[in-house]
Amino acid sequence: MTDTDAEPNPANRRTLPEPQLLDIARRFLGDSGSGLLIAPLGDGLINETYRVETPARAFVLQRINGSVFPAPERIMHNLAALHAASLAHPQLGVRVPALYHADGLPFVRDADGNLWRLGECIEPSRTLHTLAHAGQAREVGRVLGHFHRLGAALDPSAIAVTLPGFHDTPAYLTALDTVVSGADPDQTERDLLSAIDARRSLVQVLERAWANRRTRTRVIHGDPKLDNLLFDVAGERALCLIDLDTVQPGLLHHDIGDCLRSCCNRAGEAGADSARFDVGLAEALLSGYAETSAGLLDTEELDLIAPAIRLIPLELGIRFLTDHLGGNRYFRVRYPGENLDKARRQLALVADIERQAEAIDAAVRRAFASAR
Ligand code: GN1
Ligand code: MG
Repeated sequence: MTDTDAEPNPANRRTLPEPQLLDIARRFLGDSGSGLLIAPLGDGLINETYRVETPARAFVLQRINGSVFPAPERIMHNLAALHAASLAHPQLGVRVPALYHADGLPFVRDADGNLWRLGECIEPSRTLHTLAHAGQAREVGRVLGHFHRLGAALDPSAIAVTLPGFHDTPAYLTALDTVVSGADPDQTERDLLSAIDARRSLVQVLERAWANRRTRTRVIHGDPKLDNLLFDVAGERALCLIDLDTVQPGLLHHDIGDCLRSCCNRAGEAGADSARFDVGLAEALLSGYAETSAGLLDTEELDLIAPAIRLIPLELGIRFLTDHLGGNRYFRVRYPGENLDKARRQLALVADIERQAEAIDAAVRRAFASAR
């Protein structure tokens, strides 16, 4: 059963009326802020995001969820470092949206202390709900590879940790165990808990590899799901990754696993269809990644890609189920059972990935054939 008495996730509601949102936007835009239009933007589960338009151009206004990000100023520090690196390495072609300042600062605090920022809106562009063909998947991989190359040009210690414990799969499992001990799960929830139980040994795979120095910490995006990739209007060329709040030190495998679990799931993250992992899309995505990341991963790290492809949807399934059992306090939900449905979907994806394990191993090998 879910804990319905819990505090709702503040991201579940729109926090300010329109006139106040417009006031915040005007503090960034000054005189150029007349005739503003504002509308909600995207399907983000954590922050609150709006598109703001002047007659001349568009911007992205965002409230950073302070109950998720303990020190939002660190995000601004990382974005500035990343933006500077993108200018210093133009050959990588990584676009980092510019941030606007208000009174000399790259953010505005509202009366409740919440932090708002205004960024460049990269246009013309669009997002895709699903990938239609391998060419698009290859494009996604290319953009992720370039992003990781840019990250490699930065010293991980110069990039602040914005979200402690993010992608710490063992810690997510411990959080689930804790919430389960105080819950009375029904049959559907118990089935998902059993599916997770059967995979406990997988949960440590990246932490163990890291401890044994088979991989190392680098600067990652943290959340390279399909929603966070901008394409050109034709939907053929991937332009850049957006939603850079989770850029912080991590493992490249977190990003690779997350990108594949999102882009190669034919059914998408929400909705009624059952999950299906498309190995052809995965191979195309990884080929694009191999091309532009050009040797970032050594042989031992390449061997961790297949485990990461299984791990990250398991991790997200654990996170959705934990939030469901804990009263939906973290992820924005549109209806009470949404986190449960999403957990079921991610765990079905893990099972489908396992069914195709051999084909996935072969696809990874082919994609990185020239890198070995
Ligand atoms: C959250 O906020 P959004 O929608 O970009 C989450 C990711 C999940 C994703 C699943 C900070 O991202 O880790 O993979 O939902 N971000 C955070 O859609 O927890
Ligand atoms: Mg995000």
